[in-house]
Amino acid sequence: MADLNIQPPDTPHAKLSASLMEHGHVVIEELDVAGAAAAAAELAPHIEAAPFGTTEFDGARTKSLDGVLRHSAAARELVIHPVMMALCEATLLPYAANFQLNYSGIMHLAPGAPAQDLHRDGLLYPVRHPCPPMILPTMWALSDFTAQNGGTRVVPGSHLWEHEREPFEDEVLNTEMPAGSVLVYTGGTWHGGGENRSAGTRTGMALQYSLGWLRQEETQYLVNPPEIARHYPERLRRLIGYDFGGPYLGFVDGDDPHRVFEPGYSGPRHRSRPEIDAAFEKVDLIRFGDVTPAPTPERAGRRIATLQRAPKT
Ligand SMILES: O=C(O)CCC(=O)C(=O)O
Repeated sequence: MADLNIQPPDTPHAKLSASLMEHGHVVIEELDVAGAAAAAAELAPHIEAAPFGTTEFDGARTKSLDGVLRHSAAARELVIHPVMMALCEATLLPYAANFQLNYSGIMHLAPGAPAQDLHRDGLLYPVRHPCPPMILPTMWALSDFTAQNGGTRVVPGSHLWEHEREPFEDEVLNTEMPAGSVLVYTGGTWHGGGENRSAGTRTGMALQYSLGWLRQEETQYLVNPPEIARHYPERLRRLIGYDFGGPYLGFVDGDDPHRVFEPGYSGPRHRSRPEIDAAFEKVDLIRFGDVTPAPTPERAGRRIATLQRAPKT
């Protein structure tokens, strides 16, 4: 039986990303204990006021709170934690020139919360699995996660399974990790909230990232409009969508969307950034669908030049 793949916080980034892609998940133990405690304290009143779920999937004994960046400076720091940025670069940048925040939310299980149905987050998009990572979900433990209190259930290796295969119960592990640890998994990994059989609560903060050319699950720049986001660090503002998703992708008035934070700017406009252009050159072009390509005909003579990529500005 596979294990939970627990790694210490000082594990080299390359080892973490290799391990994540091999197992479909990795637990980084006590990565930021102080940051998680600060986020838990800042979010506590908002969790208290949040409603319980109204659907079977959301859970009648589970409180969900979306858009947590508005409420917690500590959560904003965890989103741009250097280890998370390194994992996003390693796993998402092969398939996109940029990555973005896809979702931020709290999943707070009260005693008696039943186990959530196992699922793949990547099924937001109509793509068959296995496929390259499109989403990189993370679950920060803001309280201790145990098998008893509903620590997230994961199915090791399931990111590589064929699309139709569903997990057997004995393939599922409960994530057990102390507060301040983080579970990182892929959009293809089967997982779900556990059953809370304890007398206490279990609080997790889901911070998910995705390829920059996908529609975000939670429209970050409406949840965090410019008058709020102007108080955030630039790295975070760009991550939530005030940036290009790739060359030409997401411009505003023909320019970098981040210019919204520079009122009065009257210099040249650019529909991309040099870093985005350079990253785009390295992206593996994805083939999806079942279309068989027509073979290139063997023939003499000069080839007609075809436009492969959008021209640079
Ligand atoms: O609460 C958890 O541990 C996981 C929640 C989850 O996967 C979801 O709500 O989609």
